[in-house]
Amino acid sequence: MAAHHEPSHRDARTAEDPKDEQLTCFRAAPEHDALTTDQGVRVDDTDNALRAGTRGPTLLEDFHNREKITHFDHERIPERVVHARGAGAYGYFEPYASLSEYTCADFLAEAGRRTPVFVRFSTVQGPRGSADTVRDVRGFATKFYTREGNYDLVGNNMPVFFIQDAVKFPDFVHAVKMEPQHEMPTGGSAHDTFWDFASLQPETTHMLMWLMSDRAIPRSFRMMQGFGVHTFRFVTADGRGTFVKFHWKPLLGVHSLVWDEAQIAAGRDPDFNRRDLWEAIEAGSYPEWELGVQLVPEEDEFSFDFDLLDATKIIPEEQVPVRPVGRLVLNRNPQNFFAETEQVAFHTANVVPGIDFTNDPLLQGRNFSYLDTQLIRLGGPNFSQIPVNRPLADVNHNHRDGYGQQIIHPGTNYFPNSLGGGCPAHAGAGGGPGVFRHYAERVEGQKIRERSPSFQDHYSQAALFWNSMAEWERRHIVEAFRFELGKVESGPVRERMVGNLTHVNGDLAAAVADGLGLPAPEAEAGITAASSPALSQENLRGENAARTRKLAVLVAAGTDAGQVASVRERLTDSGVLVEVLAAKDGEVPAVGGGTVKVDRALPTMASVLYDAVLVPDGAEAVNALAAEPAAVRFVEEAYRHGKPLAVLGEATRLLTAAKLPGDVVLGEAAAEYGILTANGTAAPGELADALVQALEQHRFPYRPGLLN
Ligand code: HDE
Repeated sequence: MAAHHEPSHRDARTAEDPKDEQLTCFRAAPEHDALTTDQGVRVDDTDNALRAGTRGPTLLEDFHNREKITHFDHERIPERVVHARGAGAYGYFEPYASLSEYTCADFLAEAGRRTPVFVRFSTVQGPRGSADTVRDVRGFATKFYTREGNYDLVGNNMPVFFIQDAVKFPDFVHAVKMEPQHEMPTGGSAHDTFWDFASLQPETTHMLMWLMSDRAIPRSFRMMQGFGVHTFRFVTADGRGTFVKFHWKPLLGVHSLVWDEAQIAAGRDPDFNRRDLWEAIEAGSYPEWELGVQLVPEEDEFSFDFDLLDATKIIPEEQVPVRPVGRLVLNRNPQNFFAETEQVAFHTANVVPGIDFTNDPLLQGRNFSYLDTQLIRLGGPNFSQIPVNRPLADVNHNHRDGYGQQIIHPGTNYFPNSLGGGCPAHAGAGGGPGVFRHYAERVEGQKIRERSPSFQDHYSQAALFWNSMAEWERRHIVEAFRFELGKVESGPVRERMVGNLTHVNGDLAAAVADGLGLPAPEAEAGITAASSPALSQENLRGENAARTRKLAVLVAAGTDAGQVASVRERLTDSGVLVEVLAAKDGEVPAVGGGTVKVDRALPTMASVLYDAVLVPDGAEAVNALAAEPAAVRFVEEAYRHGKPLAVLGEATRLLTAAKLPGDVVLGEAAAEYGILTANGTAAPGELADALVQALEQHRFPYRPGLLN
């Protein structure tokens, strides 16, 4: 049991991490193990309420019973109105070099200066208990506990958003969330109200392309990009501004599930992404991202064919390169989900000197919303005193009282004062290092409810995205549109949406229409042919991307133990996680003596929980597996989801038992499709290397007979 409470990687829990040290003061570590009441009074029995006679009524004077039940009755708080389901972890950020040429932000001022962070990943639509692998945007929110106060970069795994103005957010969220009459669907956007809204709101089109792409079903939080989305502003000590867009790039590359797999995983393991993050950190495989910035000098503000203030647009990387500035490492799991991951409160307006806003109307609205939402969610204005939210910087102000006040403030509570020695004192007009001063942007204009004409092109970048996709990525987008719109009951909504797609790409619109049984629409003329290779996952594979991937080895009595051992050793060296699966837990006897230890029983797992499958040689074992429906299905599913399959010697018979196309799996070109069929004489080393390479490729999207 102890292992559950004591994370195995205590090395990260050291005094070198000042946030961790701060949290230590809040961790409950009672001196004794005796049960007490809230008041510290020891309790004699917590299994039997106090009653009048063994068969009599329960007594009101049982204060322990009442306190226990009452506390339990109040355990829940409102879930986040969006991004309710999430998972978080602590870690650190460190810059590669000083960025002081562009910003006076202290945490970016020196190479290697470590700033503790807490990151929370999330889905948007579903409630707290929804499945991880739904088609949805993922949140990627980072709280930097800098020496000059907390900075929150509250981003997503997609670089644009559905709407341009925050005033539309309640409409958008009402439309995408479960429908009010029956609270369906749980997780995901495949329903009428979402597509009704989207089809009437052309500014959603670019984001819809991302949402229908594989980005919406990440293989792992560790394998997705993050984006600040808005254009922010860096500001130097002398008040010079530079526009900046933030990018997180995962070292393991950007990889996704396929839709059929995501749907199965939602049942087989609804905690798929959450578990993956937790286990990687527990195993010491700390996930890592590189922070990059796109910098645009103020004088270039109007040199783009879109508006920098429009959050439905990217700055193509080919136009403004992403400059790597530092790295983020997550190395510590929380100890209590509620206390830390549920109570963490992000806010776009938590900025530090050197980072400021722009007039992006979406950002401006967020700056209002996040503080407001915490007040209801966390029950009052003192949520920044909750341990996970506490800054490391000193806090000193005249804010007082309110629900849950934890601090005893002696002395005066107003400014100016003389009785308290004038404290706390503000920095005054001159500012100074470490003092936040708003960027002195010049503004003037009429009060007007109107958007700039520069916000009006809703299709060019949607087309840019489509043009940038590989053939298989386009196929997935078409299939996603067909699936989602296929779930829409309203004919006019379907038709209107297909109509919108004609402004993006004629082939796309025609293919979606075809899937819905609608006539092919007229394609719009003059759509851009521009593309941005940086947008395709084909170009975002990462380095050594086989690390932490999971390989299932299917065995039965009579398996080749030598093969299992040697492949396991080679793959483990490459960072692959190898698990041996058999019909039952325990051990299986190997051919020629000895045994192979089983890590998992087949009925508890599924191929969707692995990245690749290996079946070792051994006639008797292969016969047993071929007669085991769970094993046959395992191999078939892995094939249909495009995953690497290594079938050694006699094990090819399992492919036949799974009725896979023989000309593909046993043909000359099998290896090109990610099917490795080395016979017993091939060196296990070569096979292991080939498997690592196949894992690095992630999927074989041109394999015949895929379930996408
Ligand atoms: Fe959020 N968003 N959002 N959002 N958002 C919230 O704040 C909001 C937007 C994002 O792990 C809420 O604490 C408005 C864009 C993340 O705790 C709420 C608008 C982006 C998270 C809120 C947006 C995001 C939230 C709900 C339109 C990417 C989860 C609970 C202008 C750049 C943070 C909460 C976590 C959460 C408002 C749009 C990212 C209601 C009004 C664009 C990652 O305040």
